[in-house]
Amino acid sequence: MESWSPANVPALKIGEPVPLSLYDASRQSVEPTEGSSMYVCGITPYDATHLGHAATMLTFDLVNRIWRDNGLYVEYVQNVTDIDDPLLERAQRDSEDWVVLAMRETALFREDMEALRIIPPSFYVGAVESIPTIAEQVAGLLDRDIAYRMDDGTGDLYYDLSKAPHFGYESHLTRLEMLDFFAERGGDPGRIGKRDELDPLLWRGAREGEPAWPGGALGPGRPGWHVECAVIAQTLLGPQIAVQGGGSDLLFPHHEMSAAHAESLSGKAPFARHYTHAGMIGLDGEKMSKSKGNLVFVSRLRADHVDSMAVRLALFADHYRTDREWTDELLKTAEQRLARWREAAAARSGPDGLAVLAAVRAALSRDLDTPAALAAVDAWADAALAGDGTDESAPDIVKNAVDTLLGIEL
Ligand code: 5CA
Ligand code: ZN
Repeated sequence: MESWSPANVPALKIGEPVPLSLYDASRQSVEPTEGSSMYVCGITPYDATHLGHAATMLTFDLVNRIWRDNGLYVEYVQNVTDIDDPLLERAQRDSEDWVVLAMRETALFREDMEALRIIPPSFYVGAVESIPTIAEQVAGLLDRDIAYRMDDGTGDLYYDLSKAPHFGYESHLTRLEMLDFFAERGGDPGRIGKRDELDPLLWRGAREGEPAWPGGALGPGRPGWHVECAVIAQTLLGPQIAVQGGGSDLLFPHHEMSAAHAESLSGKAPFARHYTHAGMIGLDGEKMSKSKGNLVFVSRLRADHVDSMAVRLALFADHYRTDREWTDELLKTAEQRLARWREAAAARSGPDGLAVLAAVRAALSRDLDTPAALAAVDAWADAALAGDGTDESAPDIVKNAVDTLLGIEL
């Protein structure tokens, strides 16, 4: 499906880029990234983009920017879960055509991404357009008895987790924790007839009143959620990728199951070298989520003429892995910081610009330490505005560094 318009990311061409290290959930440590292919789990388009989605997309936008700064060719794929239960439920609730709902919210997401200056993925892929490939891949698992069909006439197919030798390596959860998250996040541990309570759905047989597609050997139906991401990622990026990204709500079951599916399909492990998760953005003490309805939309802020660059700065004020709250105060502080940076970037001179560039690169390459990167620019801006420093090239260097590395246009 169509992606969004590219952001302008000028190459810096000065100083030394720093290779990126990132936290990997599977090794539970910060490790250097290997390669530059990335799959990020995108939206289920049944409501508008909120600041939680934006924070996750911004996190991986930084990964993209640092890799590019290092001269790497980035292959980036993001999906749209444009068919799944939550979408159908919302459409039904609002008496709307689910296709129209998905198209409208996806279009709004693209606009929001552009406004936030997020570099578009090389491939932006819908679940629906991927159904033939997914069905073919699931049929392969069925042939190998890694998938099995329920014998209750539904045509539903499940994945046999006992055939996944590395299962559990990504999330490191106990079975009890897995069962809790599985029930909470779209799984069906209580379904009678499964070989294991945790076995995830690969293919849902056609039901009266639900959309269905031809599945060849599988029969008509629609794909399960985890296999959607495994197949889209592998089709476009190959059997093994550098980074699998998303919010921390996807640590389990989504990324664990996707990894298991991908590894069964390709015979190669690990599926991703890094499993990296952005913390949850909350509002009023709870995770911002469509199902809870406690949302601040990016489009609402745009309509209120909030500068998107201040939204970026607000979400970068704390480290990406910390769960954090969106508050008016956070936005106000970011607006003040943005104004101060703009004023300093317009000054005639300031302290050493190359030192700021080096500090920002060093901070971001250390597991995206945005607070340290922001602090380095703050210190420079304070000094420049106090009239310290005689480096006349500094304002431009800092302006370009902030633009290219943090995506913030001053
Ligand atoms: N379509 C699936 C992924 S395949 C999905 O989780 N969709 S979503 O619309 O619920 O979320 C889109 C992306 O935003 C995911 O990476 C998710 O982990 C992330 N996300 C959702 N809510 C939040 C939040 N409150 N804070 C941070 N990230 C979030
Ligand atoms: Zn996904």
